[in-house]
Amino acid sequence: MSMIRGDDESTFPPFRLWARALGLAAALGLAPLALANTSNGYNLPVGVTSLSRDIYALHMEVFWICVGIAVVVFGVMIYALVKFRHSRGAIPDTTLLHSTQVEIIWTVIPVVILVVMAIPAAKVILMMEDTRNSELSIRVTGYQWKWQYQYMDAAEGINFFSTLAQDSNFARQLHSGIDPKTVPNYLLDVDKPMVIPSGTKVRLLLTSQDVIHAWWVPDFGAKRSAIPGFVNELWFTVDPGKEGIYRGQCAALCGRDHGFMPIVVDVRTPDEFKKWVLEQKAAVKQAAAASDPSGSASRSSQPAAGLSPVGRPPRSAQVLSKAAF
Ligand SMILES: [Cu+2]
Repeated sequence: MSMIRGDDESTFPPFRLWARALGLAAALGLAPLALANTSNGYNLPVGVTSLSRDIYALHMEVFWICVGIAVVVFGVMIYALVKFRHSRGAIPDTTLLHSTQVEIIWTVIPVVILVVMAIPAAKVILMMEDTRNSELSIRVTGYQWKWQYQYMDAAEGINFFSTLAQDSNFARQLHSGIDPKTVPNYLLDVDKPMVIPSGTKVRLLLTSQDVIHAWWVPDFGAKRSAIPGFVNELWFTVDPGKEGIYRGQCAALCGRDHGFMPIVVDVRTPDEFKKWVLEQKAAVKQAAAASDPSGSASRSSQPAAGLSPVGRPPRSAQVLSKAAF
């Protein structure tokens, strides 16, 4: 035999196939364990909220219906192509032309399939819109190119901007000389993440101060536009036990630095969240006292130390953003 097999076994096709299969299995099975993000890279993330699970279930239901349709349609087509091919002397059957019976069948069957898909889809959409009985509301305002989080309810008074983390910001500058691969969570990290409690129905009130942005965290099954002059609502409840860091991005092309306004949500247990709220409120109080020793300033209208006034992006962030070009 003249066939030469290389010394390296990885060049042997079956081995390569096995290696690929194992790689795929590892990606499907182990990736969700290694990352807070529950996406395996091949499908939607199942997510960590009841809503994200329902969206995933709906997605899979529709997917398998599509697979079934594809198998039946392509199966019949391939069977017909092979069985009734011209070379075997097949003669076209013209009796089905303008057959009312066939036209009714090919209209009714797709309508039934659409209704079967529409019922669960409508249920999930109605649930997504149901923001009643929320326990914590946060006003989210999009800016070119950062997010502002203003807490309400029990966390009233907490108000801060969330901007791209400094190491990512430095690395992204033209001729920075920094290899982005060396920056952890490059372009997916912020200076101050949104902090929320697990097991709590959180409602976001989304708006924008300039152009249309979109707040999107895949693991929450949450994505909605932030539009100037409108307030959109969004809700999610992160499952207890799923505390951790979850990342997202602005999902509406909002201008030059659209790719540089990530979203990070730090999910904590209700007790840890309460502790965080007390800390933040103490910082707000301290900042108010420092800026107005007479004590006449309104406590809730003052942002925490180091934060910018409500409604105005921090000047330093504007300068930094311009410096990129
Ligand atoms: Cu944006």
